[in-house]
Amino acid sequence: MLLRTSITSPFGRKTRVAALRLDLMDRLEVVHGDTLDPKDPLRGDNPLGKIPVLILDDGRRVFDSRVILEYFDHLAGGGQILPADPDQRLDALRLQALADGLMDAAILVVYEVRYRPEDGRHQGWVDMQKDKMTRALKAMGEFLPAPDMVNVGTITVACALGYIDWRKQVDWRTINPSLAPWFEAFQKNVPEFAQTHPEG
Ligand SMILES: N[C@@H](CCC(=O)N[C@@H](CS)C(=O)NCC(=O)O)C(=O)O
Repeated sequence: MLLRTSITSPFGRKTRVAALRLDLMDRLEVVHGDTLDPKDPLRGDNPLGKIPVLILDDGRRVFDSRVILEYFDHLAGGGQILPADPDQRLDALRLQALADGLMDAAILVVYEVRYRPEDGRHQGWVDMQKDKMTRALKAMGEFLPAPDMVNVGTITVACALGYIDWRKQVDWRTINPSLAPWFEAFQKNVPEFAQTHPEG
C-alpha cells in the first residue's frame, strides 16, 4: 500500500502513528503528497486534493484519515484502535471528531496567513476559528479516557495538541492546563508519537 501524505500534516500523523502502532509499516510505502502542486498525483487520488490518502494494492483510494484508521484497524485484526464494544467505540469516534475539528480550525488559522494576501485577511474569521479551538480544548477533558487508552480518539487528540504546540495558534496549556499531564503520559506510553514528530 502507498500512503500519500506530508510529514507536517497532523492528519497524516494520525495515520503514521496508527500504522506504526499496529505494526503495518512493512506493508506501507510513505510518499510525499504536495497539496499545492496541481501536477501531483494527489488530486487524481483524492478529488478533494487533501492528504492523507491511502492507495490500496487493488487500486482503491482511501480517504480521509478517519477511514484510513478504520481500515488499518481492520488489517490488524479489528478492535485494536477502534474498540469493538459499541459504547467504547462511540466514545472513541466522538473524541476523534472533536480532535479532528480542533485540527481543522487550527489548520484554517495557519492557512489564513499562508494563502491569503495580507490586505485580504479577516481577523474576525481567524478569531472565530480560535474560539472553536478554545471551546474544544476546554471541553476535551470531559471526553478523554486515561492516557494508557490508545484508540482513534486519543491518537487524534495527541496529534492535535502536538500540532498546536508546533504552530502555536493558541496556548492550549493555558486554556486547559489539565491536558498537559495527560499529553505527557500519552507520549510516554506511545513511543510512535515521538517517532512521527514533524521535525524528526
Ligand atoms: N478530514 C481530512 C482533513 C485532511 C486535511 O485537511 N489535510 C490538510 C493537510 S493537514 C490538507 O490536505 N490541506 C489541503 C487543502 O485543504 O487543500 C482528514 O481527516 O484526512
